[in-house]
Amino acid sequence: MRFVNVAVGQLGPIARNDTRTQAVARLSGLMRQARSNGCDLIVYPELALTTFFPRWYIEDQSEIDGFFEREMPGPETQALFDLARELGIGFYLGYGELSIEDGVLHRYNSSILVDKSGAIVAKYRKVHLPGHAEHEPWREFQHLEKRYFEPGNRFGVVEAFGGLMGMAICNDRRWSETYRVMGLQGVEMVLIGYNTPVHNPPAPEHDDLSLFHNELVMQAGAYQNGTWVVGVAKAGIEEGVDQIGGSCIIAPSGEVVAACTTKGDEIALARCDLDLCNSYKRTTFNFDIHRQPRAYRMIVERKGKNLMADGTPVGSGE
Ligand code: CDV
Repeated sequence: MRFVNVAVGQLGPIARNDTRTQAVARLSGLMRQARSNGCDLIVYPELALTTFFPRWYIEDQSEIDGFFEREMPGPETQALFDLARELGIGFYLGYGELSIEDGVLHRYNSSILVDKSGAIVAKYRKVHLPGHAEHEPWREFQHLEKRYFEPGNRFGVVEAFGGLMGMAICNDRRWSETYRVMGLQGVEMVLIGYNTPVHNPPAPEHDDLSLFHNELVMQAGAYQNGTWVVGVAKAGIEEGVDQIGGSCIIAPSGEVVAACTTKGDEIALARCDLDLCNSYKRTTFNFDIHRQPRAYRMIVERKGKNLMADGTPVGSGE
């Protein structure tokens, strides 16, 4: 048995004017609770240091950049790393990443995995950016992730906490490819932070199903890949927008083994045996024996029904 004691570190709303220092104080409070309950790892939501700013069309680039971190740890987040090292607990943290690569500025919706010594052991950049790139005033609120972020381009796994850990962010959890690419690398625990409004402006008929869909996709991802999945919300009414809670820990069987019950700052805990993945990975979902990649070529060749992966129309190259 290889146990990892995991805490969901769900947050309630963060207001637009709240400071990083206020957010870090809340995250630290949850971290202390998690450690005093014997946890090795606490998982925080997507964009856990600020309000979910893509809900606004903002023209002033310096205001937008105010929601991003230029360094990690930075002056306000160092305290969280120091506390993790002092307590001996790791964490997953979602944040807006502003980085300069080869002299070019990039903005990503990112997460990091930090070990018990306070060292960053992995970084992930959100691949599936939902929403839209232009201002759409008809919406009750905006979802401008396609405007403010560039997409990441890989799902990796890393050896940490005695197992193989992977990361994803919010909308990624709805895509089977997310889990499968990590499943093919033997992932044993997938950590996912999210901000999910109850109301989906382009499809209000889905609103009543938003919590159901949250569990559906994470339970399927866990079972079909024989992995633990930890999903963590920033929940509650944030700047007038109601966001789902539903933070939970899912076993490789697909069963929910721990869950939050509020939409505020709350921890939920589970003692996760990574060896519970084995029977799924060795039998029903033994990929090396049972997968048929030749039948799946379209998965990487096509973007959808009409477009090839490179964006040209299906059939145009024949
Ligand atoms: N932050 C997100 O990625 N939210 C999306 C909403 C827009 C549907 C989600 O998949 O939950």
